[in-house]
Amino acid sequence: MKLSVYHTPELVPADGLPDCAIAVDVLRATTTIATALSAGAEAIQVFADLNELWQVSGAFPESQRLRAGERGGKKVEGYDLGNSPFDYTASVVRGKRIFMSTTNGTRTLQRIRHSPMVLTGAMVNLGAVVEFLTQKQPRTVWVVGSGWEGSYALEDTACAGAIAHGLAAELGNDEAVAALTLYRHWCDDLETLFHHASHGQRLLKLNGWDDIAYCAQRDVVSVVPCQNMEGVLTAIAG
Ligand code: 3SL
Repeated sequence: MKLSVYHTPELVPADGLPDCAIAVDVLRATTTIATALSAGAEAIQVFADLNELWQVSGAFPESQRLRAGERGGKKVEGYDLGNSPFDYTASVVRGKRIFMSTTNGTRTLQRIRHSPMVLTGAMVNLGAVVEFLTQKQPRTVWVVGSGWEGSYALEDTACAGAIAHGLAAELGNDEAVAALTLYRHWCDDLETLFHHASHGQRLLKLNGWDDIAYCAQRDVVSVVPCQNMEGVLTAIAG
């Protein structure tokens, strides 16, 4: 297995696809996606564009859907849910399809959607993702961080490094070496690392202390979100 890391969706090579592409947006989209599926959501359908989300979800039965919209860290007005993992409890999401658009994470998923296998990864489901890859043994894996509007995000690189740390994989680019080194340096205090990160700072200003603490935990969720049709993620139980 050869694992390469890309810090943002914009840095993903224009040609060629890996056997498996993993979207990472630790703060907070991919943490929330894993949490929602673990809480019993039927599926998460992702959109880069809010208008498209509204249109497509409008054709879905109202009693079976929730609309989740986040921009700039805040819930979009008129939507049922924002992007805090604490919003996605079993009593709210069980059996529901969640139509989701976030600032960066859902854009990453859109960028990698044509890969034959598309997963999402976060710290909360790290062990499940590593176990899944160990079983499936894709020859090439891209871990794609979401960053923030095209720029680098520390927490996504740390998660990419955590995935590399758990696998006996060849490192495919310098970014993968850097990610592994970052994770190994901070693995005992991820929450502090996330507080240093620029998006961590942004969330702290929005009172996101508890969200960051949750997102910094490893292995509290055992599902692997996996794309089963374009843009639609369902849970593979770990
Ligand atoms: O950028 C994203 O996709 C979000 O995860 C950002 S936030 O954590 O909801 O602010």
